Amino acid sequence: MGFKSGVVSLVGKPNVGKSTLINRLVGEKIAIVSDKVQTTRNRIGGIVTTEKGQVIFYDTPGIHKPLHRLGQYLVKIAVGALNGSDLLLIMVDYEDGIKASDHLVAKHVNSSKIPAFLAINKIDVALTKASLNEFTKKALALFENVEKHFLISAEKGDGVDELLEEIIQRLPEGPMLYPEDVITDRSSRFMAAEIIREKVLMLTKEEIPHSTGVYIHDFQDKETGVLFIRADIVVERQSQKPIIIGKQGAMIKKIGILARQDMEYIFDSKVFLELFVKVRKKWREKDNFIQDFTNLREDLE
Ligand SMILES: Nc1nc2c(ncn2[C@@H]2O[C@H](COP(=O)(O)OP(=O)(O)OP(=O)(O)O)[C@@H](O)[C@H]2O)c(=O)[nH]1
Ligand SMILES: [Mg+2]
Repeated sequence: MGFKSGVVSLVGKPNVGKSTLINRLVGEKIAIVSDKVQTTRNRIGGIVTTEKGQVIFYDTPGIHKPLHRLGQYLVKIAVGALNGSDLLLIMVDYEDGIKASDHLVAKHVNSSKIPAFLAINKIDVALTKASLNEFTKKALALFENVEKHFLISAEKGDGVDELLEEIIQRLPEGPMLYPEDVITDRSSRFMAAEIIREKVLMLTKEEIPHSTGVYIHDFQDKETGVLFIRADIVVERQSQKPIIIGKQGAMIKKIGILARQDMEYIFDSKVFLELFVKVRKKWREKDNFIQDFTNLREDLE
């Protein structure tokens, strides 16, 4: 057998664990994860290279019924990623059960006619084997093009090696498309914005996480060996600004410290991070703002 290569898009409703799985497959954190829905806003390539093959996995935003313009973009990106995939990896969430948005996912993947594998995630919370079997049956009934299904825990790693092995086997023979040390197709600038957003997602609640965008103004390697990053955290309403800033600046300071720590690890460099908070009314409804504050331009090209 020759070397295999191809594109595998990972699709599912929000919060099922798609980004968690991408990170585990790649072996490094390339996509941010949170316990809030609609964490991922872009198509993020994670590249896995083994002796047998190379897989370009695309993490995608969770497919859902959009409530605003940003939501429409997210679904468009996720559905758009289906085209051009050699294989789809559909993910469902055992813990959450089958919901209306899983039916929406099924509608899109069924009409794509692209062969698919199904990953049943979060089996670490399985109560009994019987309930897992019942869930598996229910999930399989939704999707028409599933060739194989896998019971996994993206978080704990159960079943993930086997899943990768089977995916590589299923891909066509082909050349290596990226050098073997490349693990993502996204820029460092993009990663920096995502890391900042992840800290906001982690430290805030209710509507704040969803109303936040990040815009990177400066991303420069100063000759001193320090990476200088200046970014805006953008919120939708004046009343949200003091929440991001916190009492005497405590919240923004915390976001900054945590983000800088992650950046120094990922970029392997000392980082100087400067954060500002801006208000852009209803930015999630406005095309230009959406593209700037979610780095969408690359996704829509
Ligand atoms: N118990 C358990 N939790 C998991 C597992 N995988 C992911 N999670 C949790 O599920 C939540 C959502 O994970 P994400 O990876 O951000 O989910 P996603 O599908 O990328 O979500 P969106 O980007 O919003 O579409 C996080 O709190 C994860 O820690 C798993 O195998 N078991
Ligand atoms: Mg995600």
